[in-house]
Amino acid sequence: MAAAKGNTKAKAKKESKFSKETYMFWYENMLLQRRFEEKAGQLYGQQKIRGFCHLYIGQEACSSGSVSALKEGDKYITAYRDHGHPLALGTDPKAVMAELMAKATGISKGKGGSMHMFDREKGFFGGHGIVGGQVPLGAGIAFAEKYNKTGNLCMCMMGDGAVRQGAFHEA
Ligand SMILES: Cc1ncc(C[n+]2csc(CCOP(=O)(O)OP(=O)(O)O)c2C)c(N)n1
Repeated sequence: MAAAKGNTKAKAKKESKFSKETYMFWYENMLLQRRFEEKAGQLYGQQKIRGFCHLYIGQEACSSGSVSALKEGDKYITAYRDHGHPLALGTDPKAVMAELMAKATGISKGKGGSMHMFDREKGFFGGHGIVGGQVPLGAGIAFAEKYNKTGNLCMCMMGDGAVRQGAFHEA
């Protein structure tokens, strides 16, 4: 039994395509998003976060996995469920939380709130409240990269609801 168990472990280790550092990055990155969102949900319940609060709980693997496939200079855009993405890209969690609390120290100077996080330095272009609105914007950003021959791409995240939007099909 012990030998069989040992073999399975050895096999899994041999077949792993990713380094230990990558697994640790994913784990820490996902955990940060999960803990952040748990706190945001709590603060929303206490009415310390006003207006909207769209949590990303349960989808952390999508953002963590995606960002690890990006290279320097790549861009990123998403819909309104946008707290986890800047965290995954390395934005200071304090600036994201400050944004939720409508503070001037927020990543969008406290003027955007839950749905409108932006971090140009990290190549993060929002945070968009209109379902599917980020799709043509993402296509435009990607076109600019192509036009300027940068070799960079734009990763565009969306919910399945966005696929019913004309903007998606036109983009
Ligand atoms: C153009 C437009 N129509 C309707 C809404 C209202 N609305 C907000 S969230 C949502 C559902 C979107 O579902 P999906 O894109 O799958 O994202 P999820 O919330 O499931 O992550 C709708 C219809 C909106 N924000 N924009």
